[in-house]
Amino acid sequence: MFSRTCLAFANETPSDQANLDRVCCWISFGGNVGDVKATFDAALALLSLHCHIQLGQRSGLYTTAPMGSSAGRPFINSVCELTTKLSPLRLLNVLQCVENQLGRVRDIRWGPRTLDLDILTYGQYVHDEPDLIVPHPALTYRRFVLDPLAEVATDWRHPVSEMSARQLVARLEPRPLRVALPEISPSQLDKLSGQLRTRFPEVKLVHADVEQSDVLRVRTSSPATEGERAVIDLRRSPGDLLEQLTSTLTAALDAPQRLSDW
Ligand code: A4P
Ligand code: MG
Repeated sequence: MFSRTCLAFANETPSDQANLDRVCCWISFGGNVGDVKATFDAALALLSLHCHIQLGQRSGLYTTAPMGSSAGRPFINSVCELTTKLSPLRLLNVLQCVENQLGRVRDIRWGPRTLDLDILTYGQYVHDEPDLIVPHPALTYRRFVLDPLAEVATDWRHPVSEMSARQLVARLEPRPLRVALPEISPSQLDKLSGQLRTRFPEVKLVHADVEQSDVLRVRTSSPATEGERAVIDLRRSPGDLLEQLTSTLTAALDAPQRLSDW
C-alpha cells in the first residue's frame, strides 16, 4: 500500500490537476535487485490505486546489459503507458513515492536498484530543468528503453525528433556504428578510439565534420545545435568522458532479450 504521505497525495485534488486534460505518458521500468518481476507487479498495483492514473499498454520484460560501471548485474526493463491528469512534477513525485515504497535506496548514481521509474514522455510536453527533463534525455540511445517501446508504442513519435521507437533503434543498428564527437579535438578522438577499440570493435569514432545522417552525434559540453536530430547528450552522465562513452555505447549496442510477457 502507499505510505501515509502517498495516500494523502493520492487523494488530494489540487487545482493544477482539476483543469488538466488527460495526457498519455510512457514510463520506463528498470531493476536488478531482488525479484524484479514481483516488484514491477507491485508497482503497477500501487499505480492502479491512484485516482488520477489509468494504466494502459505495457511491453514484455527484457533482460538488458547493465549500463554504468557501478550498475551491478543485468537488469530487467519494460515500459508501460499511462494516462493522467497529474502535472508532470506531480507524476514524478508519485513515481518516486512508489520507488521508495518498494525498497529503492538512492545511494549510488546509476547503482543497483530494486526499481527505477522514469518518465520517458509526457504527451508532447518538452521541459528541461534538473528535476525533470522530458522527453527523457537518454531515450534516443538506450536499447533497454527503445526495444520495449518499439514493441508496444507503434504509433508513438519522439516529441522533438518526431522519430518512432523503431526508427530510433534502426539508427543504432549499422555496423560499424559511426559516432561523431563535435567538441573533441582530432588528437583526443584518436586517443579515445584506441581506448574503446578492444571493448567496442564495432564502433568507429569519426571527425566532427562528417554530417551524414547515419552518424550518431554526441555532445559532451554544450546542447545540441539547430538541425542536430536525436543527439546523444552526455552532460548528465556520471564519470569522465571515457566512462560516459563506455556507458553510452553499452546501452546503444545492447541487444535486449525478451524474457516473457508482462
Ligand atoms: N529526473 C529528471 N528527469 C527525469 C525523468 N524524465 N524521469 C530527475 C525521472 N526522473 C527524472 O533520478 C535522479 C533524478 O533525475 C531524480 O531526482 C529526478 O528529479 P533517480 O532515479 O533518483 O537516480 P538514477 O536513476 O540513479 O539517476 P538517473 O540519471 O535517472 O539514471 P537513469 O537514467 O535512470 O539510469 N542499465 C540497464 N540495463 N537498465 C536500466 O534501467 N538504469 C540506470 C539508471 C543505469 N543503468 C541501467 C539502467
Ligand atoms: Mg530514475
